[in-house]
Amino acid sequence: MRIDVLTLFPEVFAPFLSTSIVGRAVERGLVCIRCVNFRDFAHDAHRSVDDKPYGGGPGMVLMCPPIVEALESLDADGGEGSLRILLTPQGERLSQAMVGEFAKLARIVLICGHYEGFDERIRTVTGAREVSIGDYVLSGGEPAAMVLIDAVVRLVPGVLGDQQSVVEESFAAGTLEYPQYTRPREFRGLQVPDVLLSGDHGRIAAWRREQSVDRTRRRRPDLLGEA
Ligand code: 4GM
Repeated sequence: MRIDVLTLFPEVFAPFLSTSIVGRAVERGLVCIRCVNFRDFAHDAHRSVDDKPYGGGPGMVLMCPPIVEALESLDADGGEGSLRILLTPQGERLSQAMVGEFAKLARIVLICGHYEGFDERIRTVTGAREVSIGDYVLSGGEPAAMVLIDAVVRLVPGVLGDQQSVVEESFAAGTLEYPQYTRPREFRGLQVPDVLLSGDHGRIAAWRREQSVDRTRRRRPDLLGEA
């Protein structure tokens, strides 16, 4: 899978792209992630990417030409037909189901906005799908792009081992993960539940299912409603 990221701050992606699961996926060639600084597509000597809003008002607005021309340069580089995703608080809320759809695609482009917003014509011209990671405002789309990349990359075939995919299925099935324990058996007076030490795989599976459903009912009843 190939992911291109349009951003004014490519340097903030560097440690993220070389660490942990995403870093290993990149290293193993399972995903190729490139950052494009759309300031490189600015037209003036100051390399401007934003300007004052027509009609007045506070702040600056990202202008069309740098972002649109950066996208066109990707098209020319074999990216034609890529799904374009604009990270914005006005977008459709990112879900595990959506992440699963994105992970099936050969190539996606993520567009990170900044400042007070962007010229409305960027929406029209790019045809981008607008996605939000939640109901809060960030100073830039970069953290949202990293959230999306992380969630997508772990679903790319070969990135995770078998045991991790169980966690995925659990959420996709509409329930939260059951409680887990590891050594030591007792920690500050707190014991590991006996059933997990019983060696009875049937009872353990039943206990986990029950914990999973219980926990979902208490914390996220909305998920059970959907399932
Ligand atoms: C306005 C337009 C995404 C602001 C485009 C981006 C929150 C989210 C920005 C933009 C963002 C979110 C930058 N804030 N909730 N700020 O996913 O990219």
